[in-house]
Amino acid sequence: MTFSLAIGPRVRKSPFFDATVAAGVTHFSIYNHMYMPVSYGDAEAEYWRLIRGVCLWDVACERQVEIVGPDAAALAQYLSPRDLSRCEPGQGKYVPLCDHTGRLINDPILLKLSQDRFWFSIADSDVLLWARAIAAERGYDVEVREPDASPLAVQGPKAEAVIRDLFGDWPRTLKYFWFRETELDGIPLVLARSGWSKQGGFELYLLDGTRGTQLWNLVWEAGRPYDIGPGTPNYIERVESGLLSYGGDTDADTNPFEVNLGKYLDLDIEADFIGKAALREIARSGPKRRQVGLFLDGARMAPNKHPWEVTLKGQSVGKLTVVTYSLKLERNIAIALIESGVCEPGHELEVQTMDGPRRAQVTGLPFRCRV
Ligand code: THG
Repeated sequence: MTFSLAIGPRVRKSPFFDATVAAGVTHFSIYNHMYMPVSYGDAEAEYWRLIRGVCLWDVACERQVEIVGPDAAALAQYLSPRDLSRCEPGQGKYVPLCDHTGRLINDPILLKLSQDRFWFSIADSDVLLWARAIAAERGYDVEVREPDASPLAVQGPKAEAVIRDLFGDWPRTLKYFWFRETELDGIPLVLARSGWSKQGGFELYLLDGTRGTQLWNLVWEAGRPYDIGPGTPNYIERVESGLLSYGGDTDADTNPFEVNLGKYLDLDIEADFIGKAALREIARSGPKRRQVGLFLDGARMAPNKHPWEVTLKGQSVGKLTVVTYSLKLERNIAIALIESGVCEPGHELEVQTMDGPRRAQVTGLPFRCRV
């Protein structure tokens, strides 16, 4: 296979695009109509830098959908099956978004900037269109728009030291997903404790898209003593940690209970929200499929390019969505969406890989990988 993606104006560039090219990015994906760096060419080095050091990720493609105006809180709640009534300004929350049938349509982090201004920091689907249409149809007095806000993630156990050297001691007191508006050398930012890894870290939301290279370089210089390097949302670590990839681990019919997000729903609140009746019904009857971990026997496996069928005695029972060789567990691990009847740990299944069938055992998520 020899092809490459064309770079053109229809797909948008991140404010950090030039900096990532200078840092040696080798592969992009497309995410929220933007180029998203996914590799600098050495997956193992990038993994260990995340586990043991600190790395810098261009995640500007996690776009913000801003809701502002007198009805902003009401609309944010109507869009969210999670209780927002006690959410404070400066607080973030992980909020699965569902449609009226309970299907998962995104899994953003909600940031409450003030009583009448919210950001949904979204995964890869068009929440702007959804939120704008709901607002108009229901007559909410709000504006829904995409602000000039582009996250740059600093991830890994040494991220805290880099952020301390740049901002002082206060970021250390931020609780998970909480944030504060600040600046760095006059560059306006939101600084949050967050990021799509379980290795700890922060995200700097750049609020002036003309200053991406300047911000990247400032963090890079501060990170030098800690051997900072470039990275991307990490394929291996996220499978080990069981972090959901919306669109990667989900299909058009996935509901939040199937992918272990039920704990983020508050179905008994008084406020109405989209999908309330459908989600209550799924909660009552139980999801038909479950997301689980799998251990796969045999030689080290390369990442899959498409979902693979999971079978039991020749019958399909679901699909494997992502597989990787775990550098901590030193065996092949995968995430799969399978029928609830075979989801208990210990079940023996088969996976139909590109190179033929492999034996697999069901296990829980996240994988246990302390080192
Ligand atoms: N950064 C920003 N926005 C984003 C993402 C990001 N929006 C979309 C996508 N990524 C959101 N996905 C997740 C999923 C899980 C977590 C973070 C982003 C996460 N979960 C913790 C866990 O599972 O342990 C804690 C969740 C909790 O209990 O509240 O961190 O990367 N800006």
